[in-house]
Amino acid sequence: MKIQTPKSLRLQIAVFGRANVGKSSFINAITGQNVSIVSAEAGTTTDAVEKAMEIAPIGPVVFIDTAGVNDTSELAGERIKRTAAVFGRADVFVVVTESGVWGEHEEKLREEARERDVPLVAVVNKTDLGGTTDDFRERLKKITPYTMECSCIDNAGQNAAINAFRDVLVRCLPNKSSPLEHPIAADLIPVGGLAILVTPIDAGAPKGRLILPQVMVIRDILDGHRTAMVVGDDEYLSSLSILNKNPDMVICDSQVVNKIAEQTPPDIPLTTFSILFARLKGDLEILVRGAAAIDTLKKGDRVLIAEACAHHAAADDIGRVKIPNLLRKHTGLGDGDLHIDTYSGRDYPAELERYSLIIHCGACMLTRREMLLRIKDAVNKNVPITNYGVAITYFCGVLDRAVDWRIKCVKD
Ligand SMILES: Nc1nc2c(ncn2[C@@H]2O[C@H](COP(=O)(O)OP(=O)(O)OP(=O)(O)O)[C@@H](O)[C@H]2O)c(=O)[nH]1
Ligand SMILES: [Mg+2]
Repeated sequence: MKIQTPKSLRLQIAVFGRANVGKSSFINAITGQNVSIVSAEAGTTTDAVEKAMEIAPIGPVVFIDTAGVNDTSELAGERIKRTAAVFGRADVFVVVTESGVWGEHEEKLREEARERDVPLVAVVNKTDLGGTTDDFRERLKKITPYTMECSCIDNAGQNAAINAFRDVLVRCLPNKSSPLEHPIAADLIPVGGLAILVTPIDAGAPKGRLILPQVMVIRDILDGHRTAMVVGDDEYLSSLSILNKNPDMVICDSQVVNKIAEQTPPDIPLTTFSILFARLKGDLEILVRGAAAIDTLKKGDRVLIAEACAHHAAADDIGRVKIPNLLRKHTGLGDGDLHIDTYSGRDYPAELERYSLIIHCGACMLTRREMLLRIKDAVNKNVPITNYGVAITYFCGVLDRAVDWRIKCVKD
């Protein structure tokens, strides 16, 4: 089975602009595939359409085609909402326009990009219909240093657009902007060092393979020229005994963190896959501090459990069953004493102030930028925020130990 880069770890390139300027044509030209329907009728694209590809030398990216939002049709309100939902995800704002056109609409998009501190690429499309004036070029240059002109109507124009876009993208991305540039574990292990990965193979493990976070950690360690040794929890102790030196780090599944912590000498840094992903996807410092708020919960408090994907809830669903049960058991607050609201999907309550604590999922469906925005929002509203992996380790009483590597390892 081919394991692909998850969408949330790809560089998110969002394409905005008025209706009919050629946003979908532009994406089709760059990706070389007809992913988006193109038509002469304004308002063709009604929902965000996504297309993943690799752009050398940038790496995995995903294009998000959005609906043009300057039309007055009945659907416009809904469209505006959907397009606005893309703002928070975008690592790059591409604004497609036509020669001579840069008005209120484009300025509003520029403002959205500026607020989020993401680069803005201005694409002047349809140059076949008439050249761009020097005046307009000068005007655009003052708006953003990242501009390009193209025509997406024929093959020659499409090929030229690909090269021009690649050049502008390389220029506008700071060296470290690809989310893949954030290491997961490799930077915590010395070069040439060894990590033991403890992955219990129980009834819950998928048949015949490892789960994606485990695979990603292994790959990250290999990319960093470190060594990974993968063992089941029952083989962990014997694996330690056959080594002629201590491992530089032990990374285990949250389910077995108690057992592995007991079996690991205190001078060996120990953590969990979830905590590494909390570091990758969010602000670990804040999430760890948020977990401490579990012990301050009192009768009448409200807790928000936020899940980024709308999956079908199983009987032992983590967000609906496991975490609420652990929370009630830990705090001693029963059904009537503690109100627990669960939100899932891109749905997220605006009035966070009513909550005493937010427990977020691992955010595998969200980008780092989106998760950081949610964290920032909570911090601004003074609401402690933590996540599933960090909270579970806290409930187990080993969170201090599992984040202790921040002192013992190379600093991140
Ligand atoms: N002449 C010319 N026409 C183009 C070019 N690019 C796109 N078009 C045409 O412009 C029209 C709109 O193109 P789309 O790609 O659907 O535009 P869009 O911005 O995605 O439109 P909405 O999804 O409705 O917002 C189509 O008829 C395209 O064929 C170009 O470079 N030159
Ligand atoms: Mg379109």
